[in-house]
Amino acid sequence: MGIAEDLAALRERGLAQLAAISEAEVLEEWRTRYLGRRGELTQVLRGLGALPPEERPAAGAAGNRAKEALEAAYDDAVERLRRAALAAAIERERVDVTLPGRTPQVGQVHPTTRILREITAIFARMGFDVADGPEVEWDYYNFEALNIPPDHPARDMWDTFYVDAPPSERGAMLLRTHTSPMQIRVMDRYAPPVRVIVPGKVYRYEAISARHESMFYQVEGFAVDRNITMADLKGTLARFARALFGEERRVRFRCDYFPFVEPGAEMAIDCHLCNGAGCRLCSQSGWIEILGAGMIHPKVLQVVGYDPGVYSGFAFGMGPERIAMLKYGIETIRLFYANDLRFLRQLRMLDGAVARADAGGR
Ligand code: 2NL
Repeated sequence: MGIAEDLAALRERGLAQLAAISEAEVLEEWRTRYLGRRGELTQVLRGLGALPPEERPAAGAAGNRAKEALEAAYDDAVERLRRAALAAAIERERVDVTLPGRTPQVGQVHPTTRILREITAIFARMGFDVADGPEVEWDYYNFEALNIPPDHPARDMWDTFYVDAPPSERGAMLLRTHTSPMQIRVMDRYAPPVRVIVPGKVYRYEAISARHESMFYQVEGFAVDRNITMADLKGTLARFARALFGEERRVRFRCDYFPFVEPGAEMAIDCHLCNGAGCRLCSQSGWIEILGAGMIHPKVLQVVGYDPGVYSGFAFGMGPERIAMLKYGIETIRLFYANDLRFLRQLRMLDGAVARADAGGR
């Protein structure tokens, strides 16, 4: 067979194979096989030297045409594969921009955190500092220094978790039942005047019910200076109640007993739901008790080295969950620490909608 026929056959076979190629690796194999330095075309053209001189120009020209045809077809195939790859990628990565977006889950500030922030902000505006301290305490700070000696009947007011640890010279180790021990620590450390609030966790050895948890929060506060009177107590706490529950609130103080104050009082606000007319929230009474307070007992001042003849102070304590329940319309304290996301996700409750135990309200 002559070179011309070889070239024609090679060209035809090459083009036919090329047309069937759809993968880049196969295309590269094809290129090596037909156009490579040791490819089939080179092989055929080598035979040119063996031709009689007069046949060489025509055969050479035919060789060039075959080479050009194969190269052009190769370039076309490269382009064809490139387009196919692009089209496949576009199809693969197709995005329906009309689909609704996936809403990211946004966390909610826990109602306890939220009310603690509100409460501390109000007292901060009135010049109170914020302190926190240990939840595991000594009997001395939790009871003794607060005028509650070991056999005092008022100890029954706080059912206490005792820690199984050796007692120190400050008595038994326990979980604080209120945040007052931190106030003792503050007074131990700083001379008057002092104005401090202490928000924090406290523990009570109690059966858990709709109204009771064994861990909850307390916010206590106190102010000590010369000439602090019951009027300062009433003014400060009325200001607080109105900042939190509305400037139109009325406040009511009645006698109450706490061993660490004398006199002791409880403060109520007129019901912010019915404006005092009587409703389910205020048990038809028109009033809602929101905190306990009093003038710090002289014995407590003495214990921390403050001269009760020179200094006086008021103190108060409240349960922030109870405040949050009243303000946000939450019906049971159980919801606070059950970690039920349906409850925690309810933003509406912060506007006073009622969050029920089954967290069914949407
Ligand atoms: C309540 C009542 C109260 C205090 C807390 C206090 C602290 C010191 C000295 C004197 Cl260091 N008093 N705290 C006083 C009266 C009432 O809390 O019902 N809490 C939820």
